This record gives sequence, structure tokens and C-alpha cells, in this order.
Amino acid sequence: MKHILLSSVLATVVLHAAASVTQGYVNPVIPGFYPDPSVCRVGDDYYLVNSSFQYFPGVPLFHSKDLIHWDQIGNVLDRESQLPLKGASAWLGIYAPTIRYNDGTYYMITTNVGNGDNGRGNFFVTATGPAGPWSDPIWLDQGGIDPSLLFDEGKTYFVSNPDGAIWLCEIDAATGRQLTESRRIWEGTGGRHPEAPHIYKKDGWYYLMIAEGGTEMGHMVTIARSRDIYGPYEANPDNPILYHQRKIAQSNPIQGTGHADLVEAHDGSWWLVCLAFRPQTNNMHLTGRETYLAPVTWNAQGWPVVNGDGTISVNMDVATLPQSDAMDRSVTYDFTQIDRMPFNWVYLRNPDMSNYRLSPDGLSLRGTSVDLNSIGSPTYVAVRQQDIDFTASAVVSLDASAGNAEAGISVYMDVASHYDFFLDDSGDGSQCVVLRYQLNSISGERKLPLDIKSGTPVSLTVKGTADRYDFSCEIDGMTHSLGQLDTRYLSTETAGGFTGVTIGLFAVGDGTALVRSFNYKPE
Ligand code: 6LW
Repeated sequence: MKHILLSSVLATVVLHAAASVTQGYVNPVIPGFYPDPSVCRVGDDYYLVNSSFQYFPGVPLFHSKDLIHWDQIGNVLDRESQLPLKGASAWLGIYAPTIRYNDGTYYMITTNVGNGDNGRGNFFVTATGPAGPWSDPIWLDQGGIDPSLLFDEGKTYFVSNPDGAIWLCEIDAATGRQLTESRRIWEGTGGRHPEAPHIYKKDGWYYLMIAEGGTEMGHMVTIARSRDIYGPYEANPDNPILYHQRKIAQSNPIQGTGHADLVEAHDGSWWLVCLAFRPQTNNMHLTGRETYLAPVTWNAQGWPVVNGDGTISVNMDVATLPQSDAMDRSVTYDFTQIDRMPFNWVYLRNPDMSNYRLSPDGLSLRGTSVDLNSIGSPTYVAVRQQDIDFTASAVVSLDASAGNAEAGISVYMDVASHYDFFLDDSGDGSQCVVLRYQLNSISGERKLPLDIKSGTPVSLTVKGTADRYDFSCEIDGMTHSLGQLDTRYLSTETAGGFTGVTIGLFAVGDGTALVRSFNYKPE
């Protein structure tokens, strides 16, 4: 009884402490490759989605009560009929999604670039609850990328960016059928790549917010408004409303701010989620474009002002919604104890799920002839690198009695840029540990001069810092270093693509690996 009383008192204290925090938070609110955020509010619940490119399942879906702490509750596109990804590189697949709620239905609209239907890339899916199930795709005729929806006075408006401008039409929200001719409504303020359009209605105005400047350093957010949804749109004289090429952001660790979505919170405050990235070495970034949060106020002329001066920072000293508890991102996945992979684990393109099996022994990964240099679906399951400084490790054993096989951890930016750290079995009963770099057609490797008995569990560890990945392993209680590789060759600026680094478990060849656990820890 005393024990129960004490724990309920403690629980009250903890809950009270959590709810009383209403000042300050840290950006990014979702670190790692979670780009192109879109947010919607339903009552006092917030939902957020991101683009996912060549990864499966697609469009991670998060829930929050305070816009700061986000809990992944699923993936919107979780079956192949919604998400064909054949041949999708890190430049293709699922681009920026938008999430909206109207009259009991959730809508997620996005583009499948390279695997659309009959040349059409834009589609939406619907659900009656955010956890799904989400419908099969409903394809749309208007082209371009970054589609968005506005529900207004019984009509459904669809906006996207074909031909380097923002175009609008009305659609039937049940069938996707286009009801009015597409009309060009704005080109932005002259920056390259006008994209990411969202229309909001406020105080009798239609506000059209977009991104311009491209998704690199020159990225920015601009806005225009009109009394008529079809325009003419008048640009805010204070554009851009978010832009880190300003002198005041010169030494800001956050760069490339853009692609944003606005939301009015349940207490009447306004917020914006956007993407940005954190350069970590020679102005290059590896953790992808991430999700950031900023407060928004409206000036006397009725234009939004982002965080006072149009820039954001890591430590945001601003009033917030009552905050929920922060989640610890240090996590150990004990594969002997779980019966499904958590929502944050992703595969490349369309995986053959019979190559992956969870059992009380752990996660078994069956190798195939498809390796990590292939644009097919190698046996690979991964989480995002969310921190510049981190440690990740896995306990792996490999059974390759049938022939040659490799299995271990990959630090994977894309098909042409990855560092692989693995057990190598040539089928003769002994194995060795190898560190291999694969950078386009150039590859090289270092072997640990040690024979390991086939089937021995080996702990493989990757430690990331701004400039280096450090690789070491532990065998029979002894630690061995395999050395370091430079981070910059895996950066977005070097490798290209729209993604960030993922840290994954892989198997290739005629063998099956068993992974008992995987541990990821921000440092
Ligand atoms: C996305 C576009 C963009 O569709 O990059 O940064 C594209 N913004 O809006 C891919 O994420």
C-alpha cells in the first residue's frame, strides 16, 4: 500500500513537472533524414509527415501534443500497392507530402517520382483515423511536385508546381477527378524552384506560402495573399519570411531553412514546421534535411513573422505549448524480445519480407545476390543517423555453410556511397571482419587479420563524429579497431540525393545472419 501510494505521488509529481514546462525547446524537433515536414491539427492533437524517397514503408507519420516532442505512430504508405519503388534512387520515390484533416477524414497527398500511374505522379490516400489503414492511391492529373490541399466552403482545392510556377485547380475529394482547369497563380519572388505551396485561409485572405531558392543553402520561405483563391496574389513586402543566407545566420549551425507548413495551435498561437540541415564538416551535411519548429506572429499588416527575425536557432527560448515528456533517443533494440520491427526501421525500395524474420533468437537476415550497390532491394533494414555524434552497434553472427556471404552494418548514404562493416565468410568454416568503402566505382577494404569460427557472435560498432566514422569490433571479449573513414564522402554535397545517412543491418550472398540486438546512442 505504502509502495503504491509513493509511486502515485511520484507519478503526479512527474506529470505535473512535465506539464508545467512552457518555455524553450531544442531544434531540430525531429533530427535526421525527416525532410519536407507537413503538419495538421485535429483538436489538440498534431500530426506530421515527411518525405521518404526510396525507402519503404514510406511517409513516416508522427503525433504530438506540443509540436516539440513527436512520437512516430506509423507510416502512411506501408504496402506495395501504395508504394511501388522499382529502380528508385535517392533522387526519386516519395517527395514532399502534405497532411490535412477535413470532416472526419485524414488526407495525405504526395508525389511518387519515377513510379507514378500512367505518367502521373501526384496522388492522395485517405483514412478515418491517423493510424490507418490508409486507402490505395487516388491519382491526380495536375503535374508538378509538392501537392497540397485546401478544404474551403465545401470545395477541395489542389495546388502543386508544374512548369516552374504554382498552379491551382479544384478536385473531387472522393475520386480525385479534376473539376476546374489548372490555373497558374504565382511564381514566387524570383528565386529558383518555386515549390512546397500551401494555401491557408485566415481573416478573409488566402495566404499562399511556398519555398524558393532550391533545397540547398539558398533555400527560403516566401508568402503572398489574395482575397480570391485564384489571385491575383500580392507578395509580402518583407519576404522571405524565413531565410538563413542573412548575415545574422552566418554562423548559425542550422542552414538551408525552407519547405514549411503553418499551423494554428489549439491555444491560438501560430507555428511553422520547416526543413533545414546541419553542416558538420567543410560545410557538408550527412544527417539529411531534418524537421524544425518556429513560432509565428502576425504583424500589423497581417503578414506572418517567423521567430521575430526570420531565422531559427538550436536553442529556442520562446513560450511553447505545455510540454510533454522528452523521449530518450538512446535505444537498444533487443530483437529476441520483439515481434515486429518498430515504425522507424526502413527497407530499400520494395523488400521481399521473407528475407527478414523476427524470432526469440533475434532478427534473421537472409542474404541474396542483390548487394548494397544494387538499385534493387538488398537485404537491408535501417534507422536514420539522427545525430552528428553517435554510437551504433550490433551483435551479429553469420551462418554461411552454403557458400560466400557477408553480413553486418552499413553506413549508407545511397547506392554509390556507403561504408560497410561486416563479417565475411567464404564458406570454409572461418570468417573475418572487413571494413569496406564503396564510393561510386571506387572501393577498398581493410581486413582484421584474425580467423573467427563460423557462427561466432561479433559485436560491430560504428562511432560517428563530425569528421570521421570510427569502426571497431569485439570478439570473445577483445576489442579490435578497424580504423576510421572520412565522413565527407558520404555527405549530401558529395553523394547527392535527397536523403540522409541511414545505419542499417545487411546480409548479402548465400548465408543467413542473426542479429541479436542493435543499439543507437546519441553522444
Ligand atoms: C521537395 C521540394 C524540396 O519535393 O525538395 O526542399 C524536394 N524542397 O519541395 C525533395 O524533398
